[in-house]
Amino acid sequence: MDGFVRIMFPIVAITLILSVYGVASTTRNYEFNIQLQNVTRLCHTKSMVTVNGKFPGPRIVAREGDRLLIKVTNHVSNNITIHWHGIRQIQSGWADGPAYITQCPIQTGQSYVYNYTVVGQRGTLFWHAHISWLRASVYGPLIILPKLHVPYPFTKPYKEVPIIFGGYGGCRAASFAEALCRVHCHPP
Ligand SMILES: *[C@@H]1O[C@H](CO)[C@@H](O)[C@H](O)[C@H]1NC(C)=O
Ligand SMILES: *[C@@H]1O[C@H](CO)[C@@H](O)[C@H](O)[C@H]1NC(C)=O
Ligand SMILES: *[C@@H]1O[C@H](CO)[C@@H](O)[C@H](O)[C@H]1NC(C)=O
Ligand SMILES: [Cu+2]
Repeated sequence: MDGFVRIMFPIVAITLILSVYGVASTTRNYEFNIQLQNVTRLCHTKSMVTVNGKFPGPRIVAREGDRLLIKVTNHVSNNITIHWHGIRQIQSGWADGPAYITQCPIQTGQSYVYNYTVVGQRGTLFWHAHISWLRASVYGPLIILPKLHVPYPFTKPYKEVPIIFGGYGGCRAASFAEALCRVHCHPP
């Protein structure tokens, strides 16, 4: 009995510490429906390819160590892929997103599950379409918080507001895409 207690106590204690401090990571599921949406900005309304009808697209929030499962379903006539800009894909290269580099594009009526774990990084990144000119208008924030009860490496801010810069350019979209490409130098 004494031996049992000696073995069990540390195990129970470690389990308690793990659950209280939330070290155990979780899986977060998102659904991205690629669909057309009439969007009005700057007094102009136009039909745009969006994620879930939102422009900019929905935000993804995860904690370091979490697994993300993002199911992307394509309801438009364009081919599409989504790239998670700045995420280090460790043994999950198939989730990186560049069309014709790590995957064939998701065709009309098809879906693809991006499946990856956020390892060793935190901060605010963004995701964007990674095919042709769609990258110019299909994008949104990707926020990675520290693990639960792990503080920020700076004073906790009073409030956090993601700000994302993007184009709403119509015929300028292609040149915007080229400019974006120059900034982060991905293959097409
Ligand atoms: C966008 O507006 C046009 C013209 O009013 C309409 O025909 C179309 O159905 C609308 N599209 C969506 C996705 O609401
Ligand atoms: C969409 O992707 C498929 C498979 O790669 C390809 O055969 C087709 O030409 C693409 N369509 C367009 C419009 O690029
Ligand atoms: C996600 O990837 C992990 C690791 O490869 C695998 O075990 C898991 O089954 C995958 N989940 C889905 C829903 O594809
Ligand atoms: Cu990028």
